[in-house]
Amino acid sequence: MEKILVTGSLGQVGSALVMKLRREYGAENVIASDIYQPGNEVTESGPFEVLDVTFEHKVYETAKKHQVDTIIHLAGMLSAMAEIKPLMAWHLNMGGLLHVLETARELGIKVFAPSSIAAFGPHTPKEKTPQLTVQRPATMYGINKVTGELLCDYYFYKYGVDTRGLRFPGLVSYEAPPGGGTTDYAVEIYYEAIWKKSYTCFLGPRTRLDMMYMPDALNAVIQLMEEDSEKLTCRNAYNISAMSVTPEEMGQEIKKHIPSFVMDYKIDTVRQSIADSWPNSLDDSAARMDWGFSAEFDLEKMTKDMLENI
Ligand code: AKB
Repeated sequence: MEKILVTGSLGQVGSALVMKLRREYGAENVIASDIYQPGNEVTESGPFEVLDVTFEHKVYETAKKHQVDTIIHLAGMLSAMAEIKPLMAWHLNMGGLLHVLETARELGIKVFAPSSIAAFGPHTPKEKTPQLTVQRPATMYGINKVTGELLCDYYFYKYGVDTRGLRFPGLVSYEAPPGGGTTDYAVEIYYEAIWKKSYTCFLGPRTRLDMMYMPDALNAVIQLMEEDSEKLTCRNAYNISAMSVTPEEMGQEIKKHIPSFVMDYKIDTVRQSIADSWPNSLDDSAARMDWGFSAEFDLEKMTKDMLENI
């Protein structure tokens, strides 16, 4: 990667990734973009473009103007919000991706498109979910993710566009909050533990899901994008995982640092049913084998780091 356009730069992944890319590739070589422009470190520390990915010509013009060789496409709507606004989710998630892929085809650009544990569904094997298995998700977001994976494969095989992707677990970070996701509890819990010494969780205590700390997710994106194309046997998209945890286990880990921390539960039935349709843990052996993926943070290490940095 030499010149990179990041869409959705102000989101949870985008804001952390843009800053890391600017440190590693040079600020002027990382063009951040999003649908609005507040004044913050992402908009101030390097080039920034206001970009609504639902307009194809805007994606094309921005990529051409900056002569980028890579688009990291993070703009999109997450699972819980997509259940509230399914048509808008389709429009943004599928329209945005298609515009990025068409731009990439025309200008010879490499693409990163994130998938998710949401690409799996109730008929998927729940434990150590294989790389290649039944998907059939039950949510609009999941349907968008599976369709996106297939579309990226299609552009690779039909047009030779160098598409790559990861199936992200729930991501935990302290830089920017997530919004509209089912795994958002795993970020909220740390903030409320510090601010209020208590947290009311919207998922049940034993809801087991894969999670990952942001530094591991960012390293995975860069490692995958820098790997030789011939080594990638899966492309869209690789399972990756760092830990498989429940809200109860996360709460117990926080309690080791904040003994007065208490937790209770008020289940949100929409988000609970989304979480129940997702795997408990993913098998990430293909990512380990093909490009050496390995996560550094487990629950213990992540909790310590989150509590120190918030
Ligand atoms: C969400 O909860 O929607 C996301 C995801 C797992 O893709 N964090």
